[in-house]
Amino acid sequence: MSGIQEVYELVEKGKAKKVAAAVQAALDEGCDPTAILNEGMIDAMDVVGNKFKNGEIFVPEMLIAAKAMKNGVEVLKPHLASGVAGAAGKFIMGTVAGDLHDIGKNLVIMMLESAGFEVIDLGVDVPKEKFVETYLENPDTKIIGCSALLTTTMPALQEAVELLNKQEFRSKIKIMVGGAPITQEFADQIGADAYTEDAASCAQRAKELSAELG
Ligand code: B1M
Repeated sequence: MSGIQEVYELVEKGKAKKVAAAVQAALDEGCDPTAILNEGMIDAMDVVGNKFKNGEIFVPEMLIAAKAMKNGVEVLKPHLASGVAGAAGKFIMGTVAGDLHDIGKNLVIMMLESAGFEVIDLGVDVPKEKFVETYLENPDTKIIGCSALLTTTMPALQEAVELLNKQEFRSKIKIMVGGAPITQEFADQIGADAYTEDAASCAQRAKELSAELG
């Protein structure tokens, strides 16, 4: 079995204790870190999500798969991250109110940090006011990013962006949104500056937006 396949199976089965060693073994075999992430872990989480949707597994199984993926990402982190911390500017990031999913957000943060951003991580279930308060405490922030993973928390994302859009400091920042149910159309509709599909494209676009702000 290839190293990536091993990682995939361990994440899908939620074998949290074994994943770190399997990721290390895949790296030692010479597997590309991005392929380990995408094909080994994110694809496995998609299978887990589909099994949940079909009623084959339940929340506890999703939770242990998430734990397994987190353990794997820890090993992968130094191999994906490389930038000079803070050089690209400050980025405030959080998962919106009512939403507890943080794996995608954490990957986005990892890629942002590797692109040189200093990221303030507000965590999950972040009330919309917290994004504003954090900006006011950190007025040198360039970008605020919001993640939403549930169709039921898309309204919370909308409310957060709408609140940010009303602020006096609005012209000094860019707002980025993302998460599996989010689309470019939705991002346009709620008045965000950018939507990106995954962590790597978020970091890429953030650099462009940061450069636009000067
Ligand atoms: Co949840 N869950 N979950 N879950 N869960 C999903 C999202 C779901 C699609 C599963 C399914 O049914 N197929 C489904 C949502 C359906 C819908 O909205 N229509 C779902 C559900 C229903 C739920 C609960 C309601 C279940 C219940 O209790 N009945 C519940 C809600 C809890 C809550 O938030 N209030 C729930 C709970 C959980 C756990 C806590 C058990 C666990 C999360 C643990 C954790 O995050 N610490 C969990 C998990 C693990 C999942 C799945 C299986 C995996 C999520 C994940 O980490 N994916 C998920 C199915 C799936 O995604 N395939 C599912 C991997 C991650 C790398 O991808 O987060 O999409 P993702 O991030 C990507 C991009 O979206 C993007 O970049 C990332 C990396 O490339 N991105 C951005 C994310 N944020 C971005 C921001 C940006 C730009 C890009 O700019 C700022």
